Amino acid sequence: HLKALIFDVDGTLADTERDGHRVAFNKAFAAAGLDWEWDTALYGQLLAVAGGKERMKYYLDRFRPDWPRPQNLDALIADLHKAKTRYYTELLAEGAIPLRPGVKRLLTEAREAGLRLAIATTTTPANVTALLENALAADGVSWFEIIAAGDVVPAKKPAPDIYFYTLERMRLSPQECLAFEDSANGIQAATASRLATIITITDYTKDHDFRDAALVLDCLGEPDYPFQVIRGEVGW
Ligand code: XBP
Ligand code: MG
Repeated sequence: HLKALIFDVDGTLADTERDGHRVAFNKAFAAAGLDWEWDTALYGQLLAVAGGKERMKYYLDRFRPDWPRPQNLDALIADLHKAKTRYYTELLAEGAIPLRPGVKRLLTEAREAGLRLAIATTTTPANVTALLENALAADGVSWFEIIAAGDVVPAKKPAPDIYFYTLERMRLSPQECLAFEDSANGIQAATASRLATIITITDYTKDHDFRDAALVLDCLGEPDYPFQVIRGEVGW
């Protein structure tokens, strides 16, 4: 019996990565006087690692082995990440990123049907608030019973920890919930916590392995903008 829907944020509620997070990272790098610049193709590779701080470390390890590390690399990364969060939330406040098709409709219908709503994401809590308030509704945060985000669990997706945390807080079993994700890291996290998952692909994730998904769609669709089924059957 379905009682709750649990949503990923980046890529799922909104297409935030290329024109949001990536741009904010680059602004933070430039403001710090660093010669780091992430173009859209490189960013696609960097998305292999979830979490902004983790992603910057991965970039250095993988693409900048010769870049001279400062004594306290973790402090630099933390400062850059704070600046990046500021730039990102500013972009959202300008209305730079809308919700994906069908997201607001589904959330509205789910609330009307009495389903409980939650968020399980790797991104920073301030980013979720900024997206919900600017792209969903002024009171968008209150639509969700739980917003599980960022460093609340140490192991980020593809680890299932953020989903375990959410289920525990809601006192629900995975069989009572449905997850919405857009990426390989996301479906691995959801599947490892035994959640059935609906995938809506993005340009960055369309070639990921979604064999564990209950359903793969191009988007959630609107009455005048129908979704396409990529794999599975609606009504599974
Ligand atoms: C989202 C992410 C996040 C954002 C950056 O993954 O990977 O890292 O790109 O967010 P998912 P922060 O959609 O699987 O949750 O910089 O705030 O970490
Ligand atoms: Mg995602």
